[in-house]
Amino acid sequence: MAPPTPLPADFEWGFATAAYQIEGAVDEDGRGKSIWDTFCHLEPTRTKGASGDIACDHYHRYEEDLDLLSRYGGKAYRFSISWSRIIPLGGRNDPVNEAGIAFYDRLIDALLARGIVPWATLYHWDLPQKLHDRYGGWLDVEESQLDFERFAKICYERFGDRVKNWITLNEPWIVSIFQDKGYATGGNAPGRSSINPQSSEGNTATEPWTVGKALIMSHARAVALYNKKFRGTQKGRIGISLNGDFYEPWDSEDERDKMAAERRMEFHIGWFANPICLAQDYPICMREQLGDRLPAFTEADFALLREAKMDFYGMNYYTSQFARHRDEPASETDFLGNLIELQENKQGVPVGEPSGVHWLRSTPDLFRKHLTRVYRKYGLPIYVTENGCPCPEEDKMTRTEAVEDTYRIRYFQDHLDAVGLSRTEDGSDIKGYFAWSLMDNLEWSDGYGVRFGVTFTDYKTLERTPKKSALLLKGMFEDRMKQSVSPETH
Ligand code: PSG
Repeated sequence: MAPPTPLPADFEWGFATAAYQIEGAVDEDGRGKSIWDTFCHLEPTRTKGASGDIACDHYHRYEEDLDLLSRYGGKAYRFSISWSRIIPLGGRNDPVNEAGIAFYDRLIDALLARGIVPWATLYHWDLPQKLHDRYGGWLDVEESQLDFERFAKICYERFGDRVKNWITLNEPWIVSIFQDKGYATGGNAPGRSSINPQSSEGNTATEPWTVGKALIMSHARAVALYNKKFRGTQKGRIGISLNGDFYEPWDSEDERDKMAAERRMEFHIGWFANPICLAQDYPICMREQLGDRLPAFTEADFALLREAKMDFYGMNYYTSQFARHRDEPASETDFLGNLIELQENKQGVPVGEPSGVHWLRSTPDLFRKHLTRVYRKYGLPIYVTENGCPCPEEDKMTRTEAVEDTYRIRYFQDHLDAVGLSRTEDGSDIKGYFAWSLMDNLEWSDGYGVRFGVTFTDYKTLERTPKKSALLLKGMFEDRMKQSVSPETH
């Protein structure tokens, strides 16, 4: 077997989680409701009956969880801050909840005491319900960006002495579209969609594009504020986490499929990365297909986007697919770029090995292509802020079976080698990696069945058990970092 591809000695690695997926304690210490509480409780059929009411009870067990993190050797921990714990009603004139601040103070101090570097995400999908009720949440581009900016300000003020790594938003594409099938498919909170029979509200033709602009401008405000008021004294870094797969043409000989693959990536990544990383307009192919339904940026918007220079591109990567063009004109509710997504190409070759969830196949070669494409297009240092998988059949396994997670171990090895190859062979500047996730947790609309953790969570007893991958990751990194060569010698 070939030796693993090296990583630099200062490569930052660790584990990631998100507040609603692990914390529980939804009524404690003055926390306000978020749109996910409402979605889970009002329409349990849309989340397989699951809610985050208890989740992993991390709110009470964070010390134990950070002990596991230490034991696994992680150098960094990416968590998210629940907006409605900090500002229960969410808005810029609403009161700050000191008990909510105190929880994240304890968490951050507990990380630092263990020598683990905190990485805080400001928004991982849990919009305060009150903002949705007041003005439609992200559907109001002007209001939502001012409220988000104030939430960000409180976090910088209260945590920025200790938190030096900030991620504004997690996966604005998912927030705008998915919210499986938000605002386009209605699969996630708040569940609005005009093409999902489970939803009676929403407009898939317009709402996702409005929400996208609200997220872009909210991000820009939070970064511009950091740059202007906090960077000088706090000396931290700030970025965003974008998801987005790599697409190959279904028929590699067909120009129309090649264009479809490129379009798919522009609709997925360029939608956000053009304005956010380059301070440019949306990709041309989006404007061509969507016309006026895509809200324009004003000169003032562009000025703000230029002020919002970030330090890194956070990449969440799980899988990839093939794209096949469509001959018919795009429908009003299409949000993919008028194409069909497939897991097999024209010759019937699968894109990768199936995992424990239908949408995810292991595609490390395309991960390398994706890393290299993103680095070349947007030119920022990359941190992989999420990468991971459930093992085949893991949802049906007992604890004893689930801890033998051979598929996940291979997945991590192959994806780390892709990071290494994109660095050494293609010259991409990739600085860190977070495995998703520290523990099994609420997998949103898939409920608790789909397990992405390196730690097994027993949802009856809340007992945690390390899976094999958790204990092997440290060695995987050490093997790669040990044999790293200094820049002069290669
Ligand atoms: C990302 C990509 C897809 C589905 C879900 C996500 N996809 O390609 O169909 S969500 C992302 C998220 C985290 C989830 C994790 C696993 O940031 O909270 O638990 O991935 O789905």
